[in-house]
Amino acid sequence: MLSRFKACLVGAVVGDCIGSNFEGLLAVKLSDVVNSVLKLEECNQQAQEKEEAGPSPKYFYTDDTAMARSVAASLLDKKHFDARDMADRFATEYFNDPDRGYGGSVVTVFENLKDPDLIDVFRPASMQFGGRGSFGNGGAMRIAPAALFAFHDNDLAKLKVLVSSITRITHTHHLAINGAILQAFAVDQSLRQQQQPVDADEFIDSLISKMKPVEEESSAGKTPADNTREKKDGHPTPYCYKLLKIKELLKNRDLHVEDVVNELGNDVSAFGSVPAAVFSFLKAATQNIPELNGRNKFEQTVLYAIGLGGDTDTIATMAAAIAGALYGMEQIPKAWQIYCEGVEDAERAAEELFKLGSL
Ligand code: R7I
Ligand code: MG
Ligand code: MG
Ligand code: MG
Repeated sequence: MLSRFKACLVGAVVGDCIGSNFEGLLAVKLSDVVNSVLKLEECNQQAQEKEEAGPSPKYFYTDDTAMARSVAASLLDKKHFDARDMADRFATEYFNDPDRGYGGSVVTVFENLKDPDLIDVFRPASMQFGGRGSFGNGGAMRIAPAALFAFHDNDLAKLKVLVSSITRITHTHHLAINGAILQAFAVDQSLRQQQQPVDADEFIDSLISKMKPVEEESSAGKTPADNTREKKDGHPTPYCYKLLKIKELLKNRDLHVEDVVNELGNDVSAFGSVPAAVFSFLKAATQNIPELNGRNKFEQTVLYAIGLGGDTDTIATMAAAIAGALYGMEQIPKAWQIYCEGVEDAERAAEELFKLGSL
């Protein structure tokens, strides 16, 4: 289990670092993604032949990892959720190192969090987008450490409250919160997965049974406009609807990337990216991807997720966290670990989170 904890956070880091090379591209060729990691692997090969010490990282992490590090650090330091401490860490991290590719609107939240007279740390986020809150994927992208922190409690209601609280510091839209909850539930479920290969239908059915009450409950907090729009679209439980879509897509033997993007999305919204991450995990877990022959399941997850294009760093970081939680460190190539920034810190944080649970 320690190896699975580590691979969850290390996986998230390498997914972000490798994925960030393709962020925002509408169409990504899988062969280009493979070439980007071949570069790292060849570099490592050469370094070994010359018996040189590992050089400095080549691929750098973005806001996804920067914020996940703050989530882990705050939980480890306080040993419970402390809203003020976590908000301070998010804002301080941003102002120390602002060029990590943060979302366009979330920086306003950081600016408002710096106000020394601020009483309610959740208020700046709640004022975003005319009071509806951001539906970006910034909550989901950073949530993996929360799933590890709560793992030993084995209490989904507790995990849900923790994830919702962490997300609401920057994102208060119900789709952002529920997207983060889905991502955390997927990581949790993957950590608890006993047998391989994964049964995709079972994995999805289990997620639906957990998400349905969450989505039904949150509809009580929606504005009338939200309710009208969602009723019109016919999705009162939108994430459950997309989870069902994932099942269908996995049964299509002639599936193209465009079909996946059309049905699930690949953008910076939580609703347009968390389902794509879950899909990428299950696609690699249950099927042979011919273009990725010779690659293990973890590698296939990351490379396939990036191949979806769009918000590649974030979809890859989320897919990789789920995959790492199942496969463990054995499946994360050494070259990826050496040449992606932040791997050692992630490994250390995962180990500390693991130890917290055995106290
Ligand atoms: O969600 P957030 O932290 O951004 C995360 C993304 C990831 O891909 C990172 O890798 C990084 O690149 O950014 O930041 P936000 O600024 O809250 O949301 C991201 C974007 O989603 C916003 O800049 C908007 O373009 C869009 N967005 C919305 N647009 C219209 N109406 C989010 N909420 C809304 C909305 O309510
Ligand atoms: Mg990013
Ligand atoms: Mg970005
Ligand atoms: Mg991104």
